[in-house]
Amino acid sequence: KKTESVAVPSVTCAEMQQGIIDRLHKGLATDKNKANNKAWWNATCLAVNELVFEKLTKTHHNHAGKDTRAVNYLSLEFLMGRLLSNNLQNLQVFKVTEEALKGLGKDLYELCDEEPDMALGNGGLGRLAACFIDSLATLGYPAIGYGIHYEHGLFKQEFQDGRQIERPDTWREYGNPWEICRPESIQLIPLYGYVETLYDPTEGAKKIWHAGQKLKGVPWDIPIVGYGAKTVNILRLWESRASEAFDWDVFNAGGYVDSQAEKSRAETVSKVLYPNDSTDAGKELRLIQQYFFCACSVKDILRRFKRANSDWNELPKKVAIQLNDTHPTMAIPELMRILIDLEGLDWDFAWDICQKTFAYTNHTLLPEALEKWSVGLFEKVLPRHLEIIYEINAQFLKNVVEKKWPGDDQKKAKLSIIEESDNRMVRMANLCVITAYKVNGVAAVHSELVKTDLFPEFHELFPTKLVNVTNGVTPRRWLKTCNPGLATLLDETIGDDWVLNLDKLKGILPKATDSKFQQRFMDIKKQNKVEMAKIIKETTGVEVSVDAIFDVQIKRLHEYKRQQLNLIHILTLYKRLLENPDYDMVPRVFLFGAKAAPGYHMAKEIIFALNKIADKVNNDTRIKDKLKVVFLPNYRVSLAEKMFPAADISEQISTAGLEASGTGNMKFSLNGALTVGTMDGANIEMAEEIGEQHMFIFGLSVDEVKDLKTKGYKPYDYYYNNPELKSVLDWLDSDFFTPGHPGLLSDIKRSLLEWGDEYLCLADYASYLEAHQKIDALYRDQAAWAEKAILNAGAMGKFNSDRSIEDYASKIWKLKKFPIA
Ligand code: 26V
Repeated sequence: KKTESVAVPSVTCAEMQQGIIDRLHKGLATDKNKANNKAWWNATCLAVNELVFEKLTKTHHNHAGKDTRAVNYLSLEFLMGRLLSNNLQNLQVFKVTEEALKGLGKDLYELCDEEPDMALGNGGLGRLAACFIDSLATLGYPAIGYGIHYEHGLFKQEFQDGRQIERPDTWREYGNPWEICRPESIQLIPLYGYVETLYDPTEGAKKIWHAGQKLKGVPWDIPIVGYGAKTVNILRLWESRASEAFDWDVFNAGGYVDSQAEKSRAETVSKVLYPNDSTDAGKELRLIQQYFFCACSVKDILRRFKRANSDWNELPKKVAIQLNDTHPTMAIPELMRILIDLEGLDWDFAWDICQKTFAYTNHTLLPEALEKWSVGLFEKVLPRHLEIIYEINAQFLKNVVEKKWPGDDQKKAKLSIIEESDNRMVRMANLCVITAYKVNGVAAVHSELVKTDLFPEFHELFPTKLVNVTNGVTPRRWLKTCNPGLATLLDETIGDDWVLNLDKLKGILPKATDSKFQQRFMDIKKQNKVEMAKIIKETTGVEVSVDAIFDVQIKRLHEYKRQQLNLIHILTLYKRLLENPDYDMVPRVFLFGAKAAPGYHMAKEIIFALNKIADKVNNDTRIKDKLKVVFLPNYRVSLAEKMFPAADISEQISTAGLEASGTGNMKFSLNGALTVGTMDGANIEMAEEIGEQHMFIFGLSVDEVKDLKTKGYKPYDYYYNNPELKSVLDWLDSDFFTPGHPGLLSDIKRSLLEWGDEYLCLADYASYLEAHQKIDALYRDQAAWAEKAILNAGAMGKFNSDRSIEDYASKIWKLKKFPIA
């Protein structure tokens, strides 16, 4: 049954040793006696680069030489995490490098831990982009990821007295071995200024944008190594600088100091990743950041196109542009502007090209996350783009909406790109849906809700435009690299090609009841828990037993994700234990990892409350270690890689209808955790694949949530009708968790009662408790538990990001593979 390994290491152990030693000497001017671990890590990266660059050049020549159609994935976020272990795996030289370093007295895993995460993203959306570029390269698709070279990625999280403190992330303070600066591809980006209209008797009005300022965009390329290393694509990240022209004027006028101020203003644009993943209303710098990024990327795309083409009709045939949410929407008016004002195309031709080039992915239904920009701000920063948007809008309302619904002004008001209010706003999602040839949601239920609730009128106007592409995750990072124990068991059981064809995981399903296989599966889980327990001890000082159920919720902190529901469940158990020290429960360790947007009050209160509860619970000897609560600080990709493999329970408990997909849910299941979850996002499709009976599904469905909201949801009813719930919520008003300071946790109670419990925690509380009772019961039967865990992992084939990318390629991009021999 076992298929032969596809892995053919392209280097020997001795060569790898020589490569690393060479880089220590010739690259870093040190040697093996002086070098610290950071230097060893750096030298190893540089040695790996020598393998990568060759393939990079080869891929580039092949794609450029054939002028092949490519996808350009535009995203303000790429949450890459660490690259060394991943690149070694994808190059299939992990083992040989491990051996090589061992011979030099170094431990590869320790060196990997030296690498700072590339945290250029907030959460799901940014990590999805990172999985997608891995899959694109692995499958051999011509693709470029475009993003921003932030100086500071997502903030580093620390806790002070249980409260979140944000510190700047300095991922490339001492350089980054993976990136290549490409000064030959610099772009100049105009901003501000005014628009002049010239009248030409034959050609009519011609618009000239006189910019008030110009930024320089400097590209940094990160090679993206596909598994098997046949294709190496690039992620191109733009950094903003002051343009020389501007600097020198001020400098020559004797204003050296002023020119430094100008420099620092320009550098601000790519200085920091915006850390909110729901609202950032109207920040001028954010708009400039988005435009800077789009303008650099569009110009770069057109530069490559023009190298091989002179007919603009070819553009949509050679170029697909995918907009990752509305953040890169400015690429649309920017392409229109270039085609019309600079290339001299007429409006209809340019518009036709745009409509055939752009596709848009929607990642959220939350109204507060739908981007809008005030017309006034737009006019100041991008006056020409506003004119273009007005014209797109006017034509859409006249040619499309008026034709379909003659005289219906309400429809026009709803579909217009411009929201008419006291402060007129540009609605970016409307611009995307009007322009894009395809719009997709990220899981089946989400895509249906996009049609029925978010854009029903657009769906009537364009019945084939809205489609679904269910998210996925890369099994290279999220199984092979992060869980070597389980990966080896799979290799031995079903052969090692599951890495490229995750459907092969089905091969373990017949083993689910095989007690020897169960034992090995559970031993691996146990070992991963041992390693997690060490990390917990080191970072928080808390000791946890690996015989307890590791119950894990890791994701951004958001009320709709309902960490507060998990919190009230923990309080319920704690109370039961205090009231009855013999209360019979399998010991549990509740693990959390989450960053809150710095300005999101309730999210920060929930972090604080969990930390305070943890303090109390972990030091309460009365409960005999049956309960532990640990909030690990600074949740990030590299920590996630250690937590997924160690989890028994995966918490996916969003209010139904609000989590577009989720991708952590897939990573847990792939690593053999069981899900307690609502029928939301991709959980629904996971239940289809796994079988609902092998998950702990609870709570209201999307329709039940809607019904309850329409008939009027009354959280107090649940409070007064459930004494246990009441006592738990009342507990939050005491000073039990914050001695001497009653009321510090009261906002949580208020949000669930007085403020209306928008996310229906109390409505789902009873059913959530029941689900956890079932978890407790099942865990007592280790064989039954192991069986379910195996059935979960074995059913994850669909949730491979390779499958997502094949869906995009066939349904949206019409993209062909271009395998490199
Ligand atoms: C919104 C904003 C608003 C302005 C400030 C910066 C910013 C950054 C990100 C966002 C969008 C957040 C949307 C998001 O991350 N959605 C998540 O996408 C995942 C991948 O499709 C999906 O699995 C999650 O369910 C969904 O919440």
